[in-house]
Amino acid sequence: MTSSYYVTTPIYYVNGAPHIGHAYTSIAADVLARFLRLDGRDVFFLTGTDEHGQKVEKAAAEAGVDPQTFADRVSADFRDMAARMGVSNDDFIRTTEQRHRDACAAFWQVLRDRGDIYLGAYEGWYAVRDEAFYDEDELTQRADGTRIAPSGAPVEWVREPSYFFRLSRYQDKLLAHYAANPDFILPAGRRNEVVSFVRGGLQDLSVSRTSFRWGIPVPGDPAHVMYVWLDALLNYLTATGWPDPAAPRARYWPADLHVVGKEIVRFHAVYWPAFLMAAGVALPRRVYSHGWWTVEGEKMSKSLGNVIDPRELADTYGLDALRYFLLREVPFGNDGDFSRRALVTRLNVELANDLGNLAQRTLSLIARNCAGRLPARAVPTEADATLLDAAAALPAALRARMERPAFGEALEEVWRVIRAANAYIDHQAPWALRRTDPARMAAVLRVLADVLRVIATVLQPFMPDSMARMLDQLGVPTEGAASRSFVGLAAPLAEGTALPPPAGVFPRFVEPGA
Ligand code: ME8
Repeated sequence: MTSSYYVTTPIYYVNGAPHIGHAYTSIAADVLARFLRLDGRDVFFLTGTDEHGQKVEKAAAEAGVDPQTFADRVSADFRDMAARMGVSNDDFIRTTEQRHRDACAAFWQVLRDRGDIYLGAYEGWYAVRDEAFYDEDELTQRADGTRIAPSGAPVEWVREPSYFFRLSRYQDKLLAHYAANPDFILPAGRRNEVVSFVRGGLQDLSVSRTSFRWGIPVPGDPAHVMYVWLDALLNYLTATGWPDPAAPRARYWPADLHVVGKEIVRFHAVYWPAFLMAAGVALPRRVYSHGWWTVEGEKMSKSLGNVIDPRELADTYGLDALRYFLLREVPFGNDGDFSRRALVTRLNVELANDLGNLAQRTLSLIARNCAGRLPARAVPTEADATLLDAAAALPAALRARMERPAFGEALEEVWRVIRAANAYIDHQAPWALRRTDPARMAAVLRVLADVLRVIATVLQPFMPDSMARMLDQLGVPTEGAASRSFVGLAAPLAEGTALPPPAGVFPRFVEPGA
């Protein structure tokens, strides 16, 4: 296993404002990036914006501004969204940047030189909303005769000169790659869909357009702009400094994981590996396709007016509660429904009650009965050892879950220990031991403090701010020997460490006016 790890989000179209779906993908990738850093890996985490193509050109025209001005504005909004979601990306790429134009031109040249690009004419269906070409047999016809893509996007008939990529050459190679790398596309259900799509036969792909201007010009033939998906996918290479093998980030290629929504799997798991094979560039190790969120039972859409700005949710419920909810509510890969009520329930039950109260009870007993100083470790009883062992097993258990990644399962592992710790505190009743056996009370509180330290440490990637506060209250130093990372857990905290006064980390959410 390499120590470096490269994870990406899709680059988002700048045709409209960021919403909860974009936040979801970015938060998921962020949790993984933070987890791996905590585990000592050298992580490169990339996000950014996809700024060319007809769809953006159209949105800019509707807004009455030129595409670059429009892209600048919306891209800045996506950058702001990422920052407000606590997304710890190492770079933010924009496809209108010069570094990207250069990489695209270089890549095109390689495909040309290798004989995988030829000039022809495209005639067929195109959906601007998806920026995708569709075969006749993929479409459904409405009563009024208009045709609709499987995504629900309207299609239009396009007829124009076009360069083609010899995708048809790669059918067998792709199938061989999927077979040899069963985890290349996850989850498995999505892999099966891709495999049957590719088995169904691949036609050469139109990779340039001439009917509009907002794109990267084709080298040597500026009447054409590159197909926006070729341009967009290449962002993942651009950010590593490709084609310069001496670029500081060249070591990160191939990417370890592309996190994408299920609607763009075909681009990432068919076109993208075929382009890379054609160029003789190593393939990414995995494409993980997550499901789609609806909002309060409905598909998000501008016309329904139910598009949620994740920043508003973070302001209302707290960023960490939002991050936790999104990764806890549905298994990664499944569709889910976002509802405020479900979020509040998880916040109040799982965060405020299960975890917050456990910490609050432990820390206030230490504050009151141990003069606010961390008690010494004692020889563990069987009950102590069982709980301590369960906590100690968490880093490895999470590592196994995050490898896919399975965020919900990782959280369930942690909650198993939280529930065990709550059962332990109820059973041991340290508040009663205060009079009968103060030494045992101190030992029990120390076990709980140690268990809470592990819990807060492994939960940092999910809830960075609140877990930092919890670690502060537990007296875990911020400096020295990566004390808040997994390796830091090997060094016990010194007995007698003075703890700051306890303060609740997850206040219960009470509906305004309730
Ligand atoms: O497709 N539920 O950009 P995009 C969950 N530019 N995730 C959602 C979602 C929802 N309802 N809506 C959006 C593009 N997403 C291209 C990508 S990559 C080289 C180019 C998330 O702005 C999900 O990750 O339409 C989805 O794949 C992405 O946003 C699409 O963003």
